[in-house]
Amino acid sequence: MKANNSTDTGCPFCGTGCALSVECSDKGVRVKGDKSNPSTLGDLCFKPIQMAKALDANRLATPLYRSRKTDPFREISWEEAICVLVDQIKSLPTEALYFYLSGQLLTEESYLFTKLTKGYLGTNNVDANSRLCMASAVVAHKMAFGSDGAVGNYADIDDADVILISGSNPAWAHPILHRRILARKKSHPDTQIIVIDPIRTETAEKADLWLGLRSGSDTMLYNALLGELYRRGTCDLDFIDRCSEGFELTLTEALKLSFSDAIALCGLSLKDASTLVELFGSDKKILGLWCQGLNQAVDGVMRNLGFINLFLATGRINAKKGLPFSLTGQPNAMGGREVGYLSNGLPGYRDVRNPQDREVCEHHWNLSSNTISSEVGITITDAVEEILRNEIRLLWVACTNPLLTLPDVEKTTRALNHPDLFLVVQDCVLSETAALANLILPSAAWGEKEGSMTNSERFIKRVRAFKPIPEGAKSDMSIVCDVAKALGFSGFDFTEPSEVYHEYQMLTKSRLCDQSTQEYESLSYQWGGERLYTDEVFATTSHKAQFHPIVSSSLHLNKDEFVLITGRTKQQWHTMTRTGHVPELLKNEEEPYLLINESEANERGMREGDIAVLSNELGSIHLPIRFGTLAVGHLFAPFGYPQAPINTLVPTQNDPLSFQSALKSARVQIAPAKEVRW
Ligand SMILES: Nc1nc2c(c(=O)[nH]1)N[C@H]1C(S)=C(S)[C@@H](COP(=O)(O)OP(=O)(O)OC[C@H]3O[C@@H](n4cnc5c(=O)[nH]c(N)nc54)[C@H](O)[C@@H]3O)O[C@H]1N2
Ligand SMILES: Nc1nc2c(c(=O)[nH]1)N[C@H]1C(S)=C(S)[C@@H](COP(=O)(O)OP(=O)(O)OC[C@H]3O[C@@H](n4cnc5c(=O)[nH]c(N)nc54)[C@H](O)[C@@H]3O)O[C@H]1N2
Ligand code: SF4
Ligand SMILES: [Mo]
Repeated sequence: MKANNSTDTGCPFCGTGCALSVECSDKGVRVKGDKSNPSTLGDLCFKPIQMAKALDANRLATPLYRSRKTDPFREISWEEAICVLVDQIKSLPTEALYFYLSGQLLTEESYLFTKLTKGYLGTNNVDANSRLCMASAVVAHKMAFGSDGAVGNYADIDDADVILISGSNPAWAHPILHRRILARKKSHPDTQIIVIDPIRTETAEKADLWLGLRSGSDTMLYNALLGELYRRGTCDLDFIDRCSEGFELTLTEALKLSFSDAIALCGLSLKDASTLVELFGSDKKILGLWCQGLNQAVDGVMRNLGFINLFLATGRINAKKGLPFSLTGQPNAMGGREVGYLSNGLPGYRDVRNPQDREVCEHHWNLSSNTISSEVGITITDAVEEILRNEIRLLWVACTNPLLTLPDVEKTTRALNHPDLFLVVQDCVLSETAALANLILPSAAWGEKEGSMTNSERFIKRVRAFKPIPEGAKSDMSIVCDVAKALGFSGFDFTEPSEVYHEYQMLTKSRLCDQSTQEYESLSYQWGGERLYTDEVFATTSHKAQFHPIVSSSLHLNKDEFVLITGRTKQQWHTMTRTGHVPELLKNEEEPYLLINESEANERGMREGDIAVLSNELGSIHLPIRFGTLAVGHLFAPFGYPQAPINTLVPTQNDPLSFQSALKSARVQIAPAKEVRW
């Protein structure tokens, strides 16, 4: 804490990762931007400012336990809670244990979970909510560049000629980046902002051009653009030859359809698509931003790669001509990926399948050889199936609320309620998932714990406490260490997060995400420098970037069928467990809603405010109607509202390479509700 009673920390919400300065006084907690931070330059949005009013709302204050899900909870001491959990872990074979983590945990916390599970317990059955969020981007980065890690830099916004945003609504989801984009436009009105999204979002409204493509046709669009760039002789053949592999096969696939046919299948105009071809064919600096519209799809990896191909094909992987820059969703999903919290990862962007990687970690953790399993763990949606098959018997959930955020709520509910599953939930409030638990471990929350986080542009900063942990709760770090020690493991004698970071940071030495020489106390560091791969040496074995052929797809809707896109609201955070207690953040977002084109609603006899019923083979959901502008045949509804859990209608369909679920393309029917259920 600084002398003037202000604490420098980081925002707990989106992956923009704004650096904040928090002042505590008799008047309460006041959140401001930290102007000294080079990444976010002192800017911040209303979410952390408003959240400061509700930090203590609805907090859990003691561990709760019940041996059977049908019993009421009983308050227990921490000693008993840890004993119960340790007994459960010891009583089960390792294959029956599963751990589900979060991109909202701090780096030190995710590292400790990784060390405990993959190292000491010898299981890779660990996954994080990044599986629902960034997994496709992770796989695509590895395939194209040889390693995970976003390529770009926020400062690339400040001198871009074109900012091309696909499948991302930063006006709502990354507001400070959006503000920076609009500032660039204001100071240089020639800057072109172009948005590719089936919905005319606030980002699209504030852009120069909106391409309202049909859901699922991204691969078709990117292939069409690549083919046309080649036909017009505007690919950078010199760069392709010097720095990449795989272009020919990729091009063959791209040239399969005529430009005009492909663009028509995407539901776009030839004029708008030609504008993109001309821009990519010019020398302009193009910054490509994307997020869940590309990641959360059955072909999520291919969408990512198709987008990246356009930048590689035109030599855009540098400060001058621009680059592709994947936006990260959660505040520390980048940190979680760096410590290897997904089911195949190990710290320092290592992989459980690689013998040297396992050996380095075993050595660092003082474990004997072959302790770490070489088998990739199962991912979270498969874990749900394994619970239903009675194969997984203990699930420890930390800092995520899967009941509302995994696909197929009915299936998830059945799994979490399974009588043979011992469900442990580590949360600061009684989430919908915690309500189904056997054991609830009350955690500290933002403002009460210390550690570090990495934001979307690879910038690491410290997160500091500015208020005490409420009595009865414990920091996530202490919980993991206490359980590990009670299991008899020796490597968890940490008292301070700095000790954990010091241990972890040595595992990044000589890796792409090297942060091994950084001082913890003043941690403020962008690993990899401003941009990755500007020396044109990629992290692949051949050191060349890789093109990957993309199979084009487009959308076929059956009669009376709509595509239901799901996503965020502007003011709320996911399942609203914390932001839902702030009246200012609930304003206009008190209720979930269904966004539909006015004409398509009218055709079905519905007006704004009417209740519509959405249904498919999985169930039905009632929602009040709002009018918007979307590609024909598309609907939008926000996820996270417990009173209308939209994932009830979202089937478990995963990308075959990333196992990320297609959360943006459920097929539904819509009708006016017979009875008003609102
Ligand atoms: N206010 C707020 N901000 C947040 C969050 C929050 O909960 N609330 N969550 C954070 C997290 S974890 C994440 S991951 C990010 C997500 O940030 P975003 O990805 O920007 O947000 P989403 O609403 O999930 O979806 C983005 C857009 O993808 C579009 N889309 C859907 N299908 C397609 C398609 O087939 N092709 C294309 N090109 N686009 C498509 C949708 O119409 C939508 O506008 O937001 C972060 N920021
Ligand atoms: N239909 C649909 N579903 C989606 C998405 C979508 O676009 N559409 N997006 C997906 C994406 S991108 C994401 S990231 C996920 C997000 O999904 P979740 O992670 O499941 O949602 P959150 O509400 O962020 O859950 C975080 C939980 O952690 C708790 N918590 C907060 N701080 C702390 C802390 O310091 N310690 C501990 N232990 N707990 C804490 C909160 O109270 C809350 O219960 O949803 C996914 N699901
Ligand atoms: S833009 Fe994101 S990181 Fe920045 S203050 Fe807003 S929610 Fe926090
Ligand atoms: Mo996310």
